[in-house]
Order: sequence, then structure tokens, then C-alpha cells
Amino acid sequence: MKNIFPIILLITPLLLTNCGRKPDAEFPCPGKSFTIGTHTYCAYREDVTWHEAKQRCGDAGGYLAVINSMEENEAIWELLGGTWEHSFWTGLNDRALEGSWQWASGETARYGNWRPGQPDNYHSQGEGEDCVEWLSEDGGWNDIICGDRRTYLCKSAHGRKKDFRCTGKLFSIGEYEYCAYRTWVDWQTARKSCEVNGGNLASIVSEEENIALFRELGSPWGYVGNLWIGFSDEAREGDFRWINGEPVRFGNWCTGEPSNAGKDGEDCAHMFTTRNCWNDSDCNPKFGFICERD
Ligand SMILES: [Ca+2]
Ligand SMILES: [Ca+2]
Ligand SMILES: [Ca+2]
Ligand SMILES: [Ca+2]
Repeated sequence: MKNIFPIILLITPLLLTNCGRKPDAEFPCPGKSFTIGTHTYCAYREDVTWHEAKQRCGDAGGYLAVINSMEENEAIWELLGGTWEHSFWTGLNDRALEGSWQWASGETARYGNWRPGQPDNYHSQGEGEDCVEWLSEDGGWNDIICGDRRTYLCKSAHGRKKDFRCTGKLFSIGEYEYCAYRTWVDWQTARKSCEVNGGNLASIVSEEENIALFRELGSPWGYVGNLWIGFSDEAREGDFRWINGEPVRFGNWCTGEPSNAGKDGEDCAHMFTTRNCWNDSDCNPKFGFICERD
């Protein structure tokens, strides 16, 4: 199991979306409620142990907070940083296996914003530290003993409005949902098809996601061909962007790609199912495609 690497804390102003949306009736919040993207959050001011926090989030119809990206961590910091209690519980823990960080929901951690020197599993009584607090001073994370008492942050996907319809191969990786199609269409048609079904052409933003996707869609699926993904440089040559707005932090181009070959160039990316890398193609050929839930 891999450990997650410490990432230097970098606070930048961030535009919050849907911030003023009304709290979800299915996810009542007696504390401080807010939404980021498609998720609703509730910060509780009571101090409880990690296990109590996990239980209470579940009882409230959510789960102990999962923080999957720097953007999400910063958005939470914009709302709770400095002003909140000293710190709150997140769902991150290494209770099952020392040094192997998982969210309480069972997902493997793909992002971490550890404070310098953390996680250190250090406790003066020698019992180790297996649960993670989020510090309002700087949004950094620290492992502490699970029996300590902290306020807590619950999260729920109830704020999600759109259904995600799938007539292809439906699967999920962590909390992300995908639908892969063997129907052959050009890139624009694939994009529209994903949109009308409550998603977007998939973005692949980390090595873990790339590996997990290839594991799902490589040879075991039985589809031998190309799959469109939501990566394009149509807007500006050479500047490939994810069409759902995710930042570009990861790439998996095949050797010699992107090549922008041919008279008209190549502006749309696809993955291969026979080898784990991507190519830029002109946008007109008909391939299968992968949608990802918004
Ligand atoms: Ca530990
Ligand atoms: Ca620690
Ligand atoms: Ca191009
Ligand atoms: Ca190419």
C-alpha cells in the first residue's frame, strides 16, 4: 500500500461555487453548513472521539469528511480556516494498517495536506496515532490518537442535483463514478452524450485514477479500441485542458505524443485499452468513450 506524500501547504484565493445554496433537507445541519461543488458539508462544534464522529456523520445521513484535492482543502479553509475551533476530525485514518491511509468510507487516500513532519504516529504513551485532524490555523493535517476529542466535519453527496444515467459499463473508483461506452462516436458526440446523461467526458487527474481506470477498461473488459477522454487543446494549440475544469496535474501521453500530426492537427485525447497511455487524435474518428459523473 502506498503512503500519501506530504504536500506543502499553499493557500490561494479560490472561487467557491454554489456557496449560497440552501442546505439539503435530507442532510440537516445543526452546525455550520456549506456546499462545495456537488457536496454538502456540516461542521459540528461538539468535541467527540473519532469513532463517535464517524457514527454521528453516518446517523446524519453523511460520512466523516473526505478531502480529495488541494482545491477542496482550500475551499474548506476559506470557510473554516482561522475562525473555526482549533481543529476537526476528518475521516482519514490508518487504523487497519500502520502507514496505509484510508478514508473512513474505505477509499484509499489520493491526496494529503500533511503538516511538516506529519504523519509521525507519535504519542508519548507509545500507542501510535491513527486518526487525522484538520487544523484551522493553516488547513494542514496531523495524525493524533483516535480517542482524543475534536469537533468534526461531515460530508454528503445529497446536494448533487443531476442523475447519472448509464447504459454502458458503470463502475466507481473511490467516490467517483464512471460509465464507459463501446459505442463508436466522434469526440463532440461523446462529449454531448456524457453531458445529457449527467456527466462529462472523464478527466484523469492522478496516477492512481489512471491505473484504476486502466484496470477496469483494459483487456478484462473485452473492448479493444480507443476511448475518448475529456482532454482537449481545441481552445489553444498545445495547451491541453480537462473540459470539466479540473487542473492539469497529471499526464500519461504515449511516447512521441501529443504530436498534433496531420494537416489539421490533433486536438482531442483518447486512451488506448491495449496499452496504458494516451494519444492526441483529430476529433472526428469514431471511438468508444468514458463519462464521469459531475
Ligand atoms: Ca498511525
Ligand atoms: Ca502526529
Ligand atoms: Ca493539438
Ligand atoms: Ca497524436
